[in-house]
Amino acid sequence: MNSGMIKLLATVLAMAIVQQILIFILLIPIFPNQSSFGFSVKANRIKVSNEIIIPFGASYHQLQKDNYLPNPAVVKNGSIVTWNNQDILDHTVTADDGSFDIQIIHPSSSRTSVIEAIGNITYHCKIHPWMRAVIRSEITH
Ligand SMILES: [Cu+2]
Repeated sequence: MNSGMIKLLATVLAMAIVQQILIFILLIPIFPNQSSFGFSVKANRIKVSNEIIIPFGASYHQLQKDNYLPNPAVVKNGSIVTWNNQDILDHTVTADDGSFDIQIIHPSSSRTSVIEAIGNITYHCKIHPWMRAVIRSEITH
């Protein structure tokens, strides 16, 4: 095998690798939420949860929807729910119907509330009223 052939083989191999990388990059927008691609699955899918995260930057953008995660949060009626403020600002957790109201949760701290109401309870932050989410309080037997 002369050096010309080796160069040719190396070039073909390099092109094949580049092609694979390009195909992978092109597929990312098609499967952005697939964990098999190494991306985190979005946290706002419906699941049973008694901990709700206020993520970093939760109030930064008035159009953003990931203010409290998960959203909706499905909980057992009468259970204790913890809100964990991972942001750098104070936030409140205030039910629109007044059934619960955590006045202030400071950064890097948690507060809890017992969910007494049944069904979908919308809540918000009084400081940043565009921060909104839903708790689904279900009766389970
Ligand atoms: Cu807030």
